[in-house]
Amino acid sequence: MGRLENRVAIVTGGAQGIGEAICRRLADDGATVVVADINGEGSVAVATGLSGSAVAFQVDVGDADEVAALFAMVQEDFGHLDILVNNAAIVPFTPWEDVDFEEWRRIQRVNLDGVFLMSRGAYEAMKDQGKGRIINMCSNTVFAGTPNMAAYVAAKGGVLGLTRAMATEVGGYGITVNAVSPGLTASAGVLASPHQEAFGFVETLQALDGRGEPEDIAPTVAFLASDDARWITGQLINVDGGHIRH
Ligand code: NAD
Ligand code: 4PL
Repeated sequence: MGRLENRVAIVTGGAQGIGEAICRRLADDGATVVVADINGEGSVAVATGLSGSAVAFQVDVGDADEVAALFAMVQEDFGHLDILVNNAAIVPFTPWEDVDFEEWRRIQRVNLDGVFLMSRGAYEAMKDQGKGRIINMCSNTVFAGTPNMAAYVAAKGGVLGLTRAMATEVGGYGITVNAVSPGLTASAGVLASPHQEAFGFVETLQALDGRGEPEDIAPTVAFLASDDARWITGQLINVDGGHIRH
């Protein structure tokens, strides 16, 4: 019997990278996983490969109507929602010089507005159950001020603030809201971007040797989703090989 048996979980950005590893880990722990991603084909591929029951749903988390359709499907097909993992994000590599208002809005729309829209929907689904888990993917860039990602770092700072504020307001419904902060991690997105050139430098800053993999992040998310984390809310956990000691 897995510790997440009979739980329904939505994982946004589940089609690849850290989100895919989270989907796999939650499914292995017994959860029914909704792989929600703007990449419809990738979501189907991940959902098909998961242990247990899983479904794919194509959604742009920055689009309020599409998000509403996702929660309508979950209510219709499963009747309840136990876990939301807000993992979807755009991971840009854009020097400050090139961050114009359009680029700024492109990132906020997905990385912060998307977390708001999904959390609003999850709250409505969870509030009458007396229990729920929301886990937000933050980033240790909020502590490092990592270059070439100003709009992203600002959005993740917003995610951290929302995590704390929302935890306060929904605790009375038995809903916990926590954040997980990876450091540089070898996801599909990072490996296909200039960020992959930073692994050597980031390793010199870590307490531990080596490179963070998506499978290093997923177990902390599964823990926060489990009953063992009942008494933890409004917190941020760094999972970054000791890069940031906060
Ligand atoms: P990735 O680029 O490999 O995957 C991101 C996924 O999100 C993709 O499947 C993509 O299709 C999906 N997505 C993008 N926009 C979307 C939208 N509008 N609606 C729905 N889905 C959308 O990214 P990753 O590296 O696995 O990152 C996952 C999470 O971890 C993100 O929140 C990221 O900020 C965070 N994070 C990553 C790192 C890292 O180094 N990889 C470090 C710290 C935090
Ligand atoms: C340390 O979240 O945390 C690069 C790219 N370097 O997305 C991140 C570090 C990246 C990070 C991140």
